[in-house]
Amino acid sequence: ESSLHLLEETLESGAALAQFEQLYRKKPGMTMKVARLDINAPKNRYRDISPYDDTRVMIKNGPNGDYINANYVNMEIPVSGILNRYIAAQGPLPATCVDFWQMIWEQQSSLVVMLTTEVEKGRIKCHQYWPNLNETSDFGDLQITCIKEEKSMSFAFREFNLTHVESEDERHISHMQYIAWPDHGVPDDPADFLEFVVKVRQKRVGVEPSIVHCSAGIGRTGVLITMETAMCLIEANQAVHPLSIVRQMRDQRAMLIQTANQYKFVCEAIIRCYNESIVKPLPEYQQR
Ligand code: PTR
Ligand code: PTR
Repeated sequence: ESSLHLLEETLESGAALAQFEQLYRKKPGMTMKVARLDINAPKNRYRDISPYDDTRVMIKNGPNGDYINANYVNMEIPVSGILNRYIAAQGPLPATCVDFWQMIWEQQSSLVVMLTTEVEKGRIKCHQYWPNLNETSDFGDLQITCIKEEKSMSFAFREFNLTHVESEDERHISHMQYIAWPDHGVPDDPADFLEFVVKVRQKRVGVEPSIVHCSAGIGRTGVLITMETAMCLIEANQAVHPLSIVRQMRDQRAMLIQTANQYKFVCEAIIRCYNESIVKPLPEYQQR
């Protein structure tokens, strides 16, 4: 609670945003060499957005080498023993869809969170890497079928079956897309955003990493991971310091949360989440 009062104060005075602006966007000493190899250049959607070498996700059995523009981002919640594992990734390009599905398969992810639309203001932001409802497409060794799709004004929820053609192994994944959120911007409605993050948390099962992507995989992806982490901290009755969350994220993928406005938005959402008791300290942690 005290940490939230502090947050309210520093937001009001402008100090919170100044601190955010001063934080490094890329952790000193981290390299991004593999991303910049000539053979990997066409696999990057943006020339200026690369994954760290140390924390990049490596594809083991793909047809196109081990490189994909994605990093592991692990967020630890003190006291609770919870470790939320994410893979923060760029939106697939036509040439990287096979790699993307192969990554989902190898990492045994069961949840993909998408925070962009395919086209924004006439510009392509992400390739539609999935088949339409009741259709099946092949991606390398995997066959993907869309078995369910529900759309609202702000969200699209889909379910896919994945079949590994050779072994005939089958898996199921959920796909949760946030539609009403342009890049470099903030969601149109903070209440919608909080509802979405609560839904994401309900869908998260097991310890395997959830895939989170937008277009570049930094701005909106960072906002979502920050919000979910803050919700877990509130539940564990731990102090919420958004700036240290951002630092922890940026130590694993550069530039997460892109603009001061996105940072302000998520700080306000954290305060709202607390004040409106959208999540509450869980009884097992309340005594601390
Ligand atoms: N070079 C691009 C730009 O600055 O526009 C990279 C970029 C694109 C950065 C989108 C962030 C973007 O937003 P998001 O990570 O939310 O997709
Ligand atoms: N319970 C204190 C608080 O509410 O602020 C304890 C605390 C202080 C917890 C600092 C963590 C802190 O670390 P950091 O600022 O690096 O997140």
